[in-house]
Amino acid sequence: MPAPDSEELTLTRSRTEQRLERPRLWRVLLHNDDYTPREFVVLVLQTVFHLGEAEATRLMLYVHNHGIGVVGLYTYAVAETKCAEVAAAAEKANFPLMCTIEPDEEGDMEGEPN
Ligand code: TYC
Repeated sequence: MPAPDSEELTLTRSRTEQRLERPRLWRVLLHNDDYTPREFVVLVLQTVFHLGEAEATRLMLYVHNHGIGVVGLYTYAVAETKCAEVAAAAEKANFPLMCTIEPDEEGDMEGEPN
């Protein structure tokens, strides 16, 4: 078999690097509002994000007091799905509870293990 030329080597290396890169993570953000009952928010955090009751209550109160809070970091597809689940539960119960996602930019500093 002939030796691979330099272009082939470059392609092979960059593919390997891509394969070894960690997937970019997305933050799921929960937003406060004046109408969604606290117990409903806690229940959603427990069922959609699998938080224990104490952690779900702590996070609900954080969002209630600060306006917004990070529920967790996930790959894009998982973050999107969790937000859709929150939206579906809120819509079904007729509450304006809102959840959004944003890239976790600080989380992928070059050379930093995370
Ligand atoms: N502010 C709401 C209330 O007082 C509770 C609440 C907390 C709503 C967190 C949304 O993401 C939220 N009933």
